[in-house]
Amino acid sequence: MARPTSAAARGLRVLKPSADFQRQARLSGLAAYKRLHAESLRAPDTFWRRMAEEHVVWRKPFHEVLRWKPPHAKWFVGGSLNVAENCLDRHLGTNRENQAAIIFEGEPGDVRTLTYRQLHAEVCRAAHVLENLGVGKGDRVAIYLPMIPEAVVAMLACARLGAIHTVVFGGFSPDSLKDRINGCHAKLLITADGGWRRGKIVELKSAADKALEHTPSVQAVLVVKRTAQAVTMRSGRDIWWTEALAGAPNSHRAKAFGSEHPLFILYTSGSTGKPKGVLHTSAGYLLGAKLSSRYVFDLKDNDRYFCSADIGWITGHSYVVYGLMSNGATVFLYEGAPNQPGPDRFWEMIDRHGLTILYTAPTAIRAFMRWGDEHVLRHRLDSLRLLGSVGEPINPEAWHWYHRLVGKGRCPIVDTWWQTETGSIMITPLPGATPLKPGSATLPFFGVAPRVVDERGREVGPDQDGKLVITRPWPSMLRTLWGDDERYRRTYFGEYGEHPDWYFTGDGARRDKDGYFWIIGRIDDVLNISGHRIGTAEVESALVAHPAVAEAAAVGKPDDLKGQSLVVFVTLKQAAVATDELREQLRAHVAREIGALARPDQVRFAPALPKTRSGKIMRRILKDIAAGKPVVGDVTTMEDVTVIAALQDAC
Ligand code: 7RM
Repeated sequence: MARPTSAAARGLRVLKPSADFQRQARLSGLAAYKRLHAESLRAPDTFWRRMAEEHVVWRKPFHEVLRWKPPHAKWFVGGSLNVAENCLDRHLGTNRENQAAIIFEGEPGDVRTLTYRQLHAEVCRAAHVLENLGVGKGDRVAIYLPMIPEAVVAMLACARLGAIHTVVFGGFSPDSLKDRINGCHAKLLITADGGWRRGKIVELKSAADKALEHTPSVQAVLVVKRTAQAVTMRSGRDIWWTEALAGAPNSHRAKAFGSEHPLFILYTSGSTGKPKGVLHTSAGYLLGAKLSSRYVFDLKDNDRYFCSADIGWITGHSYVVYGLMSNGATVFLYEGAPNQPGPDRFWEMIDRHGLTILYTAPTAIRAFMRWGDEHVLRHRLDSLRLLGSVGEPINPEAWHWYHRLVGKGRCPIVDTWWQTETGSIMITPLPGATPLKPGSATLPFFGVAPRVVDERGREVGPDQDGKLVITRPWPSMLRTLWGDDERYRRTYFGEYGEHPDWYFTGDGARRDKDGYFWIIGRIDDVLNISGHRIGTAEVESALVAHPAVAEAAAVGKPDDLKGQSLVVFVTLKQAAVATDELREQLRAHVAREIGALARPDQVRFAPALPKTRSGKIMRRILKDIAAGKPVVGDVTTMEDVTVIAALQDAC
């Protein structure tokens, strides 16, 4: 039986789109959404043909919409295009030409604007430089840069040449960089001397130099000067970006590439083993990113859009670069930390630049809550019209805070569910159309056919927990894992023998009576306590609803009696004090909110939780710690490895 949790109960308040928002929305009214979604599933060929013709600039038209030999899909067969041309050249000669493509602000406060014309010129110059270094179609290029305009330029220059980029987040260690370069045998590395983070320099070049001792495929290194401290330049290998670009022409004739030509590889951590190189290709990916950006963010010409995700994450690829720029949007790019120089940096920038859309992650929202309301309240935030969330289930507590404090009750929140593998947003509200339920990612995007099923693939009833699968291919789906098609098959299409065409997401979910999806989290994170299935997210959501708690992570510890016992790790708000009394209060609080079966066996106060670079809690590490085992497995994606020792000491 389904247990209606208090989190779900709190979420039952439905927020209809306001008349003001609806009046100006690209898609207003649930009926309009339902009509389009139904068509996209009833006649996918017609639907996708129309979308692809309308939204993609083709060099050569495609003759077949989809060729599907599970688990391999080919979209828009026979067509050719240039993805960079789709993001840049198409805007030249239109009134977008002199509109800002990028408004950049560095952490120290330096501001730089590039119009579409200027960005085009930079990308053309970079494309020439890459070509002169011998980079061409199908070659791999690693990009290891801070969040600066050159990161966008580098990606689009690769796309222009048909080279495959692999962006490695600037916070990764030399070892992680090395593994990713070697994973795809990159020929060129594009990096910088450093980047700014919390007032300090992140030494990218010296980290890269360490990695480069063990990367025989790399022939040349382009180095952007950002922080200007002394770095070692190895002659014959290292070249300053600015010097190289200075002599290059600012126009470039772009070649066309087939629809299925690889666009990028993005490494993402599996729960065990080495990171997976998710491969995305050109036309389908571009269409997915473009269409979803337009409808989910309700993009308009005068929007100034801010996505706080780093470019080294899929969100940066799809919703900073490809989706936004193919739409000709103005993107605000920020280099640094959200609390530098103070905890109100985002709010201050939103006011100063008149930003209209903010897309961020629940982990960031919970940090803002922890830092205190006063930092938000000091700013007007009246330019904002739409808010977005991605990366984790957003707990209703954080949802309401975001809605009230940041959105002033005026801005819809799009809670967008998707994955590195899906390439673009899959389950999401459309802000002028979808009534919102806090904590639910709501309904599927066009062409997306999700289902919640049990172990045997049978659809479960309303409000029942199950596994989330996608039962049809969609244009922006991953095509394989680089160099390991077998792992691709096994991981994503091997779950249900009878349905070799179902994509397995690895997430648990339930669907309510209105068809709304509630994502519970990774299936590996579901606990089984005395035979009761409890989602870690439910327990965590209950904990963070307590006034003393900033963040929480729940894990199971092997238990002879119960199967698993429940251990929770908790970080406290600044004003709260860790006492045994509070520990008891929290146990009672969870029992009250969810039920006695979810009363934590152990509450451990921690200075910080282990997270990935993109802010997701790494529960498998906490599982090892709870069980008193040494931490094993891949920690290369971890934000701060010193957290492990601190947790092992904490009690
Ligand atoms: C975009 C991104 C994917 C995993 C996914 C989920 C979780 C992401 C939401 C979410 C609940 C959301 N790519 N996830 N968005 N869970 N609600 N709106 O995050 O590859 O890094 O992660 O993230 O578990 O499977 S990702």
